[in-house]
Formats: sequence, C-alpha cells, structure tokens
Amino acid sequence: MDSASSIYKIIQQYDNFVLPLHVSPDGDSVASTLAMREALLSLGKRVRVTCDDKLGIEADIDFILSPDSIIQKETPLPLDIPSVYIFMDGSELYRFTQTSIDLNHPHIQRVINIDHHPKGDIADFIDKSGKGAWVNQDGLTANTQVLLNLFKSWDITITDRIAKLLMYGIYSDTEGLQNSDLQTQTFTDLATLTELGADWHEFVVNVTWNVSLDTMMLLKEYLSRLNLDEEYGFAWVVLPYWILAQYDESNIDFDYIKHRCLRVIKGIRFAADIKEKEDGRITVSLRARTPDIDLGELAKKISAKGGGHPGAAGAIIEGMTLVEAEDHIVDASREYLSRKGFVKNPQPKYLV
Ligand SMILES: [Mn+2]
Repeated sequence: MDSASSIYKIIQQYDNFVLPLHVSPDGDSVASTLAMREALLSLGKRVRVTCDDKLGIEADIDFILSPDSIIQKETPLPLDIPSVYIFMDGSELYRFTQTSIDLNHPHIQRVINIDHHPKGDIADFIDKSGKGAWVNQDGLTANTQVLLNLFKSWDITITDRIAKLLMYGIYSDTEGLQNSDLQTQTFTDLATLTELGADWHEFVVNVTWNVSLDTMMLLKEYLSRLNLDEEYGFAWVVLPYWILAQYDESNIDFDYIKHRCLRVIKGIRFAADIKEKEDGRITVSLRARTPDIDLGELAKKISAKGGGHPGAAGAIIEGMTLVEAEDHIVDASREYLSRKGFVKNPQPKYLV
C-alpha cells in the first residue's frame, strides 16, 4: 500500500485528531494545518489544532479564515483524550513540542507525518513502531503541495477555501515566488489552485504589502546592528532579548525583515538573523540571496538542532552566551564559505 493510502486508512479508522503546528509556525504550517482540518471536518472527524509556541504575523491568515478562533495557542501536545496526531511541515519531533513527549503514549493512537523536508525522527519512529504512516515529498516547495496530492488521491472536495489555504502555503514558503526553490510543479500546482478559486494577488496585498508600524520600528534596531563581512559575503544581525522584549512579537513581521530587508543587500550570499529568546536559547535564521549555497548544511554545522532548505534554514543554540553564539555562527559561516571556495578569487558569478 502506498503512503497516501496508508494515511487515508488511518484517517478512516479513527475519530479524534490533533494537528500541532510546528514551533515558530509559518504560513505553510498554519495553511497545511487549517487545510487538513477542513478536509478532516468534511469527513466528519473531530479536530483540534494546537500550537506550543506564540503565533506571529508570519502565520497571520485572518483574511482567509480566522485562525485565532481555531488554534489553541501555547499548548503543548494535549494527551487528554486518545487521538491520532498528524505532524505536518516538519520531520523532527522537537520542532513540534517544547516538552519531551513519548510517541508511545497510549493517548497517541497513531502518528502521521506529512512533510516536504527530508525524513526525520518522526518517520523513523513510525517505521520502527509500525504505529502510523508518513509521506515525505522533499522535492516539493511547500507542504501544502503534498496535501494537494493527498487530497486528490483521497477524493476530498477542494473547496475555494481549501484552495486558498493550499496556495497560501506556497506563497509563504516561496516568499511570494521570490526564492530559489521553485520548480515546474510549483507553477503547475498554482495553476490548479487558481482554477479552484484561489487568487494570488490577494496574498500580495494581504501579506507582502501589509507591514505593521511595529515591524518598521524594530527594523530600525536591526539596521543599527547590521554587520557585513565583505570578504566572505554575508550579513548578520544579533538581537538581544531586552530589545525584543519591548515589542509584542506577534505584531512583528520577521519575514519582511529577513526576506525583504536583510538578505537583499548587494554583495552578500546570505543573511543571518540571530535572536536571543527569553529562556536564553539563541535562534539563528538563515536566508540566502544567491542560489549557489546550501544553508541547510551550514545550519547543521552551527548546531545539532539545525537544518532546513538550501535557501532557508535555521538552528537553535543552547548553552552559549549571545556573544559566544555570534562568534560561533560567524566562524562557522566563514569556514563554510571558504570551504566552498567563495572568497575573493575567482570572483563569484552572483556577486556584482
Ligand atoms: Mn514548509
């Protein structure tokens, strides 16, 4: 049985479903989750959407469907009633819950992983335990494209609302078709979703041309802390927690800052956004300007809790001060770029 059929069989057999967003949920995570929720509701299932983290503007899709009323925020995996857990848009368990959870828990009836990243520990657990099914189409640009394939094979009616959600995942993960992970399939799926009632320009107006004043104020802090390594060609900003603490992070569009302001700097290959969290952990978010690097590889070098795509990756650093983390990230970046031969001579073709 193929994985789409295995997942559908589980869905048919059970009544209660929990859909956890991944931490720092982005548009693809929220869109995938709300689309899957709609599909499960259409099959008469009971569905809860949880989020073990704050929900930021990156995930704001109020203009499609009011997620505030649907998502239980800052909720660890609720093990109160027996349910099937569907993990989407992430392949590692630590991406979904900040408390340690044993997937063998009796109230986790089955485990499903639907993702477009390389296979991780959730799929490994499923393989070992036989307690579920997974599909991992890591060639696709957005997880919502995996869902489009699944919904088609399950004969789910793709309403215009589901189509909008699926398109939003693509919009979010491609940053409005501006990143380097675009494939023929991205455009084919967009054509399909347009035919089903989704409108690309709605996302342009509601996502890209929609930056909060708080974001602009925080951008001043970013720009006053901007560092540029002109020899190796990368930029970075370190933001201590005391600055972020002055802002309501749910009102900040970090994507706008990272994608439209930091990584667009002439002469760089990528930009790193280094932030200190309230609990002392440090997050680093890497965004590429040029398509000749693999930031997922760099993120793994930065931390064991690191990974991602060539054009967009991230890592969590624990047990270092902010200054130590900055040194470590800058050293790792120089080492990576130098190993790839991206310094001075020969003049790289993307740097002009
Ligand atoms: Mn995604």
